Amino acid sequence: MKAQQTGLVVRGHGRHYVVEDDNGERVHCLTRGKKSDCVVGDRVRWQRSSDHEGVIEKLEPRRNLLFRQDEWKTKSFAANLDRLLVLVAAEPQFSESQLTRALIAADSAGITTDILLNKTDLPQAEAARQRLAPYKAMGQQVLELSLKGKPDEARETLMPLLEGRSTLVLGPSGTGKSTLINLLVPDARAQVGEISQALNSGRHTTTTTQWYWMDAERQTALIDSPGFQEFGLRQIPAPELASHMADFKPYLGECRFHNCSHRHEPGCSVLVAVEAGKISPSRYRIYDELWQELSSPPRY
Ligand SMILES: Nc1nc2c(ncn2[C@@H]2O[C@H](COP(=O)(O)OP(=O)(O)O)[C@@H](O)[C@H]2O)c(=O)[nH]1
Ligand SMILES: [Mg+2]
Ligand SMILES: [Zn+2]
Repeated sequence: MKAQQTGLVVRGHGRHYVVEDDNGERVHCLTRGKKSDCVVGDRVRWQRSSDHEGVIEKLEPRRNLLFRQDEWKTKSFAANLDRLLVLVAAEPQFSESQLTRALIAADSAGITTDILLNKTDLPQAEAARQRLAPYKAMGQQVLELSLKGKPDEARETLMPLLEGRSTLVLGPSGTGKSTLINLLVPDARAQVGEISQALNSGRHTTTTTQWYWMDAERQTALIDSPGFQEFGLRQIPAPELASHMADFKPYLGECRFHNCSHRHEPGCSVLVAVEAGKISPSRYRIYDELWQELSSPPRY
């Protein structure tokens, strides 16, 4: 009988996982039965079943889980995160709705987000900066850099933020995620190869979440996740939405009705704040759209 060990899930797909043991060795593991509820970042207890394979016996309790929930599917990004880094760029133009959704999902999971505006070397940077102004104004950290134009400066900006933490990188394709990983994880390719080898799949796939160690001591991690089309927030009841939006928070509890939806009620302090320009029209529009989405029954 082989002893149980602790491990970290560094990749998952269906019932197949790659678990890293405490020495950094990566082993292909299966879950028992049909269960496959582990995600990248999970701590597990597992046991060797052969020289090359193991079985996950138990999932340790999670500190947090970042996920999105569409009408039919729940999709996990990763567990036990210290930080979320949302990457946007001067070009292609980012969706403010997607950005807001990521911020809300992270807030409801208790994870702090930093926004990274990349490609500040491009002339479109000014417009992007203006679209991010409401986020800065609500106290959200927004960093600006040019990963390609000024890589050394970018590294200096990012390192204090990342050091000793596990950070998930999210962002639409074309914003510079791969550039970021390659800048900060010099042996990224080798790490991908090692994980593919453990799975015996040979090929690198960008359709799964990938865990990267930035240092030999395995203290600082970047987690790269595949792109997505929709960012559903069905896990959040519509009446809770505003409490996850930093620019709405100061006005909550001041409305005439305690169950105010902040959409049409008289004596609504949020609507007063919108009128006064204290909440940006775009943020309010996104709130309104989300409210409708979350309070409508699923489409059949
Ligand atoms: N102008 C400019 N281009 C950049 C910068 N960072 C990345 N890019 C380019 O943007 C494109 C997409 O980058 P990539 O890292 O593949 O984005 P990903 O799809 O998010 O992984 C590539 O052609 C990069 O060379 C930057 O700071 N400035
Ligand atoms: Mg990429
Ligand atoms: Zn209200």
